[in-house]
Amino acid sequence: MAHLGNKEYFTGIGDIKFEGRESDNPLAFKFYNPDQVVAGKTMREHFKFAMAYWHTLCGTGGDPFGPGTKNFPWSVDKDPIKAAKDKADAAFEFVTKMGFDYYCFHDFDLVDEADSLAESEKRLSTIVDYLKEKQSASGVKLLWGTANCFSNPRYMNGAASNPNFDVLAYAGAQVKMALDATIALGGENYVFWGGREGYMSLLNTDMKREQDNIGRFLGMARDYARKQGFKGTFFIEPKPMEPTKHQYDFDAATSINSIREYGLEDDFKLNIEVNHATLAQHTFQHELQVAANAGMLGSIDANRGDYQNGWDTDQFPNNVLEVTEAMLVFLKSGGLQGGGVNFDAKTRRNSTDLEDIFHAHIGGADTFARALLAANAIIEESSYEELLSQRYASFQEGKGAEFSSGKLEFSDLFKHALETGEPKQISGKQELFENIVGRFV
Ligand code: XLS
Ligand code: NI
Ligand code: NI
Repeated sequence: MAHLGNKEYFTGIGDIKFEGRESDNPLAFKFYNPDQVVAGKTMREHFKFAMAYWHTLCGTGGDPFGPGTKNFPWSVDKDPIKAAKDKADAAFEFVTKMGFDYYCFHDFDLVDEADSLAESEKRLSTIVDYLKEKQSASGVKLLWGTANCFSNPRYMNGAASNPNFDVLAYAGAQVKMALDATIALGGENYVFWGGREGYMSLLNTDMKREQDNIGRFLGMARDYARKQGFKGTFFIEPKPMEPTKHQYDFDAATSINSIREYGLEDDFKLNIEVNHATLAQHTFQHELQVAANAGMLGSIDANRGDYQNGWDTDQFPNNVLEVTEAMLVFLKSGGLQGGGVNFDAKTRRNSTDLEDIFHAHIGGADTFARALLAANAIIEESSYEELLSQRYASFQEGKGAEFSSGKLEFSDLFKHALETGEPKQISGKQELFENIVGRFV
């Protein structure tokens, strides 16, 4: 495939192809076969894999104990516009070589923020024009855009939750520009991750006012975007903490409650991130199921945490068992509503070769593909579904069915219990369920 841009950044690496599990070519997919049909859709359609601009092109590996370690050849030019274009060239070369169809960004991943709002807007619109050309030349699309309202020191006390209205308004200006950019690029969705929307101490916090302000802010942003013709879905991305001690969009259940409380349920769904689920003491599959139950399973940020130290390490997914359980929820709930699978993950600080970025994404895509195949086989070839429905068989007939359809009064439960006496003990069969999954992983 022809690669756009003047310079090739990932030299020596060609298009990544599916070669099957017998291949020992490290730069090939072993399980992700984009055109393979599983449960009525191709893998490409199921996943809509996306590259995250921030980790892949901006994150050089700095941590609290030391600076970045990665020298990205697209981040050398002193002129911010030239540097942004180089970065865009590298982004599109990477996505195209991976054979992915999507990317995601924060506003100031695309180009460095300027000293004034007006100048930042100018920079953004210049780079958006450039990205438009790159999109139409390559066919790569924007899965979602978002605004970074958490890095700049002005947001140290929050953005839409800030106690100072001037900061809230500045965040509004930034979100407006990010929405404009997303719409101009035909973005399919728009994400709100409330990085600093929470508190460090409840002592100096009026929680009710902060949450009401966020609710109003989100409704205003939605109304603005709709007026500009945006047809996509808005996603809230839950996370319990980090950087704040407590983030308001703690987990899926909490976020769904806010969405409903502030009347946003017709336009908002959830973007579930693996590592955020585990930080909230949930499993990934739990968060997907909670979202699906509410009809709000919109999108996925794929990564994994460190299960020993609990940090939000944003590693690439490689836990096939975990993702298989997630893919069971995914397939049974009909997939993602509007979104896709964005690799919100970064290579380790000491993975300093450009090639490592390919290994990381190949491994992530293969993990999801393998898990999808396993989950589909569990559903289609095993007794799993039957065992599960048997557990609830008592609601299919007799009094149980009457209860389910709302035909019983509370006193009928008393009558039923008197007649049937002590219920018989029925095993939950957890180990059998686990073994069925194990057979296909
Ligand atoms: C941080 C979040 C962030 C969002 C986008 O933990 O995952 O990267 O996905 O702002
Ligand atoms: Ni995250
Ligand atoms: Ni994320």
